[in-house]
Amino acid sequence: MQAARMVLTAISLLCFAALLPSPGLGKQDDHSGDLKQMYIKVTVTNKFANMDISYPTSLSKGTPMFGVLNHLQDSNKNFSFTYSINKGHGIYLESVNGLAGSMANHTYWELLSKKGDDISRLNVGIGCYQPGKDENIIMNFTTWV
Ligand code: B12
Ligand SMILES: *[C@@H]1O[C@H](CO)[C@@H](O)[C@H](O)[C@H]1NC(C)=O
Ligand SMILES: *[C@@H]1O[C@H](CO)[C@@H](O)[C@H](O)[C@H]1NC(C)=O
Ligand SMILES: *[C@@H]1O[C@H](CO)[C@@H](O)[C@H](O)[C@H]1NC(C)=O
Repeated sequence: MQAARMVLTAISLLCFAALLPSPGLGKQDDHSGDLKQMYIKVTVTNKFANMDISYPTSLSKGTPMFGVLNHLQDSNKNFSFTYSINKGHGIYLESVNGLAGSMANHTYWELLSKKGDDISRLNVGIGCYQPGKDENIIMNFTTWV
């Protein structure tokens, strides 16, 4: 119990630090609009297995990626994931739909964001990233060199 709470505290501190540089966070937040639902889409791609599945969903604004993925998994969709906690950087996405990245094979699930036609690579993990309205998060099974 105590240990779990300390891990969570460590993660939220990490996320706070990671999010600080983004504009707008310095201003007073009155929580107005927090109950608003937003549409987002999670896409799972794996070029090697010719897989490309999308999971559209609606969630309250401000839900981090970790919450989005738990929601998809719990809402009985054809989706599952596993993660591990890294003491330095928070939550690491280990596997999606039964397929795990591997140190030995140099594979991992890359996190990308697509807004309109622009695709960018996330610079934080699933614990810290908060997707915005109409965003498409792509989890791409890929290799590193
Ligand atoms: C190498 C590396 C990777 C490798 C790790 C495998 C390998 N080759 O060993 C790969 C390519 C898999 C990787 C992936 C990602 N990474 Co990386 N990675 C690094 C890097 C350059 C070095 C880590 C290292 O070896 N440290 C030394 C060892 C001894 O310490 P360690 O704690 O055991 O290292 C482990 C963790 O760092 C972990 N790890 C690596 N990246 C990430 C990211 C997250 C969010 C978590 C929780 C853990 C984690 O893998 C290491 C080996 O097990 C760091 C930069 C840095 N200066 O730390 C970035 C860094 C940790 N990664 C980062 C990011 C953002 C990612 C990705 C989210 C990128 C993406 N958009 O997909 C993904 C993770 C996605 C997921 N599945 O959750 C950020 C984290 C920032 C933050 N505050 O959250 C860093 C700090 C780079 C940066 N400045 O942007 N990464
Ligand atoms: C469920 O996911 C698997 C991949 O994990 C896919 O092959 C299958 O087509 C999916 N089924 C449905 C109904 O979407
Ligand atoms: C590494 O890749 C091989 C070939 O694709 C696969 O059979 C094996 O399960 C992978 N190992 C791990 C640990 O993922
Ligand atoms: C996803 O991974 C594949 C395989 O490594 C790569 O060719 C492709 O460019 C990646 N997709 C994106 C959007 O980066």
